[in-house]
Amino acid sequence: MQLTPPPLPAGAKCKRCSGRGQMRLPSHNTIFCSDCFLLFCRNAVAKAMKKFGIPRETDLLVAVSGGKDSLAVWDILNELGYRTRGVHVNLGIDTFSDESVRAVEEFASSRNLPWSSHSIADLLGWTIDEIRPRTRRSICSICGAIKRQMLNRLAVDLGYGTVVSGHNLDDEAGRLLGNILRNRTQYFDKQYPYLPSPHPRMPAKLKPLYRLESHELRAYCHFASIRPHSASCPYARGASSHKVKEALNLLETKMPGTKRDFLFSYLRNRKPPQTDLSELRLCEKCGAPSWLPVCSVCALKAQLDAKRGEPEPRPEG
Ligand code: Q46
Ligand code: ZN
Repeated sequence: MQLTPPPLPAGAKCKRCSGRGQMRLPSHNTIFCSDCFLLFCRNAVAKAMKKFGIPRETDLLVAVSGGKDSLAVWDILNELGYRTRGVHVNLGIDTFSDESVRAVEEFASSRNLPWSSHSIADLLGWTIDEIRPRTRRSICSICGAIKRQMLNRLAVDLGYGTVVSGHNLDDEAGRLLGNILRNRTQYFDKQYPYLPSPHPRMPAKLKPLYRLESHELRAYCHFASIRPHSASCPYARGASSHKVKEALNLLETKMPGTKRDFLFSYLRNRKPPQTDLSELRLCEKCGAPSWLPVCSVCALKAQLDAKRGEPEPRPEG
């Protein structure tokens, strides 16, 4: 269930400038014109950056998928005067990956922003489409581990100490509820939207959109003339994280502000966790930080390489 704000009443005015109302925000009980709405979104990000103490001079590597959230965060940080560079991880998922690259390329050239695309096939020798039929593990957890490792490595290679992602309030509230439902207390610390670097080969992770809802970011892209890709990953269907978000959206329609209150009350009085993993060993094969002699991505690669040449398994069902 996607949240769509109720229609605007006829003649609605912006509560900030009294111009023509164009965007209703039930969780804030307010209405904005397009300019004041763009300002509202930029202020939400500026507030997050101030809270985490990220100065304007910080060089930021923005992980961009070409979806609405990553393009919006890149645009807002650029508007706020941060020096940014986009980095795209090409997962090799049929038309979804082609669409993603197209959207990143179009946005970056419209703002004249530097970026580069890096294929997981270059790192692993395999794409997500090729891995999926060859594993019994959840493809999303494999994909997540590969993306994390690739972004860590790109940040180190390109000389960036902070990686920004486009996770929004819905993502963070959904993740928190999912962890609470399964009593995964070991992940609670990682829930904070700013994680300082715990290891020289692991950059800080920053989620400046944690104050903005998914539907607000969709509207931001519309009013800022950003064209994100409209495709969704074919493997996203049925993921439990989506069901948890749907449940939260149902509550949000009955009680506007629920998601915000839930996440913010959890974060209140919390501080970024100070984790020191500098003693972690390095993977013997690729040099990535790892608890085991060979990291999980290199172990996966070895398993896949051992089966290279075998015919592709037939899809189940
Ligand atoms: S993890 Fe899973 Fe996403 Fe990777 S396989 Fe697609 S849905 S892209 S955020
Ligand atoms: Zn490795």
